[in-house]
Amino acid sequence: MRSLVSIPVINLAIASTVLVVEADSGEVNYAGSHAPIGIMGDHVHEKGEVMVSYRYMNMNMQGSRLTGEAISENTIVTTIPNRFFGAPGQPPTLRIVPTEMTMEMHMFGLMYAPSDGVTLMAMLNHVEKNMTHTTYRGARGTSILGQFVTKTKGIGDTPVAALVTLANSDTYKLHATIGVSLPTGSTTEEDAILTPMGGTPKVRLPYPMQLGSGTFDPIVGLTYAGGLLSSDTGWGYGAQWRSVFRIEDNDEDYRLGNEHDLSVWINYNWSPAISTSLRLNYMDRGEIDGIDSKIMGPVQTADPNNAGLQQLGLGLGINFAGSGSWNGHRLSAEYLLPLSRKTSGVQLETDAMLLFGYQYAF
Ligand SMILES: [Cu+2]
Repeated sequence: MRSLVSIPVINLAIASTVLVVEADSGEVNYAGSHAPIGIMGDHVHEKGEVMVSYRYMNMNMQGSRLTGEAISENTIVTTIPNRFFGAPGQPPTLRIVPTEMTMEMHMFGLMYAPSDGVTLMAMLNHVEKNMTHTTYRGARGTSILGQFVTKTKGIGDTPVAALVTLANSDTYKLHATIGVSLPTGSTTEEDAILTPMGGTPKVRLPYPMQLGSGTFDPIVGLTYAGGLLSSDTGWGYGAQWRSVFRIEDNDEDYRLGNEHDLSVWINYNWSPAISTSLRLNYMDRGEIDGIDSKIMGPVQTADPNNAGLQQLGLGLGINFAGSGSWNGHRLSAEYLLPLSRKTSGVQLETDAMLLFGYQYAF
């Protein structure tokens, strides 16, 4: 059941950043001509142009949240019911608490425009996840047995899309995104855990530690950009909506929730070479539908009802555009921090995201 309680939180200790370098030769190259680097598929290319890009993303999560409020580890292990209670060896409440998670992603992008009206793009992702846990001793009480870390890494899902120009005037640009996320990421990752009874079995890891959705997921979106279209200094602005739909169950008998993402941004070009940006992002991630029978345990991440999230975030970005022999190269960064969020059930909370990127077009 989804809670309607929400408490806005400003956590200055957390941060998120995105840095990207990008190059677009053959056209005017100035820093503010693109959206903040955390936005994917924000621009189209002219016929025959190719662009390669690399992005690095680092995300940190720490501490847990029940719907809108922070919840302590001791409260989790003494009051939150274990949905698997009744199965052999399963205690009545949760007994393992994730305390911290880091996710790193290396994203290699390719764009190619077969015509002025259509730009094709694909992104290959390498994902690495680490989750630290505290295990409490036995079936009840607040005595700590120990800590353990689970790790997964590998190729994530691969989005491929067509960006179709709908309008390209002197004052604004608009394009649609139509694509699909290919299920190249694993949904069967395993690692050793520490159980409340002291065992260290290797088990299938809970949903947030898996690398992909396991399904072909349609992607649709719209991107609007205005201002900065005919000058290289001053203000620009834009907006993007992007949704990923989960329309089938994967081989493990579940589907991840649909994701809807809306960003609005403004940027200011201090010179043709440097721009800064401010972005507001709203993200809605739905519940997991179904359950993987191999994922079971007295831990919040093993319950598919603890996956929904609505989050409002603020992004601070900076972009550099090369000139002369560096024309066409861009370097950007963005730091994203949550302003408010609402989780379904108990989940780790996002502290910050940092993104770096390099792009080169020819
Ligand atoms: Cu591009």
